[in-house]
Amino acid sequence: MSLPRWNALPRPLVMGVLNVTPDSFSDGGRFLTAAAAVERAFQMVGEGADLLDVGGESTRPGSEPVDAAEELRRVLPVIERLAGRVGVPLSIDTTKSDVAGAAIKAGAAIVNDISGGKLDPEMAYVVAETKAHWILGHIRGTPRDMMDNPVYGDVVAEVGDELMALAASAEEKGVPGDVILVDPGIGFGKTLDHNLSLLKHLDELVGRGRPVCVGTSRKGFLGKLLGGAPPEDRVEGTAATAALAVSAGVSIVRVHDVKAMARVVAVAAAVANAR
Ligand code: PMM
Repeated sequence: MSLPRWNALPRPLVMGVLNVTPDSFSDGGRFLTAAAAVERAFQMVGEGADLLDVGGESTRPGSEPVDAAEELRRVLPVIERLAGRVGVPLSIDTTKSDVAGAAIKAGAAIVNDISGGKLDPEMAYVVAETKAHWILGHIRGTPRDMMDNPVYGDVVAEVGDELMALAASAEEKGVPGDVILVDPGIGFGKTLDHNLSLLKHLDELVGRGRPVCVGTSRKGFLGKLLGGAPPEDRVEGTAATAALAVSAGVSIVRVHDVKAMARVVAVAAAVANAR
């Protein structure tokens, strides 16, 4: 499965979220969960997903970590069934180098690491060795403690500086520059105002020259702006932010509602590409 050249995309790519956690599909046993995940994966590709992001650990604020063995038990059966069959590249959403390495061996091609390599110092070497592509996300702390009083002076500048430093460090460890993307980590240790500033000034992050991935899909800040709407009722909020992200020049939008967001991206990109 050949991977995109990130600096030559005709339009931003839609990454479909495939969370394989016990609470993400409402059935019991592992086989049923894997089978449901595989079915959902094919459905998302039919709806316009250009990439699929497979994750086995919840990164919700306050969530408890799971160990690498459990994460692999969740994601490997799904990656093995999808790799080479589903028609789009797979990414593995993990902060653990062991999980990333095994997932790549099973057929994933992109490592999506919300900690930008900070939670596992071995990650850069695994990415370099396996020639995977790498999405470096921004977080301060860990998913468990990230919302304990996040403080920034200038959130846009600081997140941008930290991401550029992570990308430079990845290159020093042998990861080629043209396979690195950065992600401002919306919701990862940020208040509502931080998230809104990052989204308003996304063009500044794009302007730093690295391809940008952004994930706003169904996130808590949208619920706050929409009178407490639950996650499955945040699709218009997700759409608003996806359109703005396309206008700012991002390369990937990571979303749950693929059918709707593929349409949003198609229209927003047509406008962004107009003369
Ligand atoms: N958000 C979540 C998980 N993985 N990966 C990237 N690159 N960017 C994100 O914003 C991101 C991510 C958390 O969202 P979920 O629990 O709805 O998957």
